Amino acid sequence: MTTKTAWITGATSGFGAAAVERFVAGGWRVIASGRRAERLQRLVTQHGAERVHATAFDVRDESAMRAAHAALPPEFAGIDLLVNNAGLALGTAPAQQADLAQWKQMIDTNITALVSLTHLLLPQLIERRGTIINISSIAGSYAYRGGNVYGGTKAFVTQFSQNLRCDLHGTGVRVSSIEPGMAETEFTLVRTGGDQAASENLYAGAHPITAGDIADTIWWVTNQPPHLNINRVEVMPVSQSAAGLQVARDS
Ligand code: NDP
Ligand code: 8X3
Repeated sequence: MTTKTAWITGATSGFGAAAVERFVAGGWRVIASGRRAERLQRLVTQHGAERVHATAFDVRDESAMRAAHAALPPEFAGIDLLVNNAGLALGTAPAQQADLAQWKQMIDTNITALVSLTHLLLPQLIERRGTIINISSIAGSYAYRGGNVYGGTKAFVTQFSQNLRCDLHGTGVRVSSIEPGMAETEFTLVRTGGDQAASENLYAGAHPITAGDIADTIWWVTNQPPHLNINRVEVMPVSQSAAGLQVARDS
């Protein structure tokens, strides 16, 4: 059996790091990207350079992205699976108090970088009848206070995934959107600017999704028979639900 290659963005932490483990264990080669080079290097040390290729760059830097692609070693150059996972939420403030720079960083990372890497890899994904898995979020489907631009970026990711399917009709390329709810990763630490207590409090007693759960979901979606496309997977912890609209009386 030929060894397949996945490019997993955001591989330094959370879902991406767990997906690297899952795919390497499953016999794949993995291109692991993210900004924290030392964490990527640890993956290479752990699994070997023939299994993991580390490439450290900021996904918002399009020329660095193109250079990373151009510098892939030949055995990693044929990409069968793109997992667009790198992303973040910044802030929980309502729109009227939010920081515009944070909004722009979320748009640049969660939308612009995701479409740039997808556009770059599309020709070879078509040639290899590959798979694209975009990590969206329930925040793209369910509105909540403080979700403002983060939820907007994920609504884009979900809809872009479905629109890609239409454009790729007949090519054999599969496109999926995975939309997790509350998962315990570094996500809340990043969102709150490093507030460890806020992160711990959010997850305490909630039995949140784990990074391994989402790595397993990515693996399951990828390993469906070639005639099946899982369009969307929405997954929440049992403890979370989209409970309740609210009414502001006399406002
Ligand atoms: P983590 O914070 O643990 O991981 C985020 C990853 O994204 C890191 O590897 C980080 O790498 C990478 N990343 C962020 N910004 C950049 C950048 N500018 N350039 C390159 N890489 C970047 O969070 P999760 O694992 O939870 O998040 C992964 C994805 O899942 C995100 O898209 C998130 O929106 C989504 N998600 C998360 C949920 C949750 O509750 N945790 C639920 C639903 C969706 P580095 O910092 O090294 O660059
Ligand atoms: C993250 C999931 O519920 O924190 O995308 O918005 S949630």
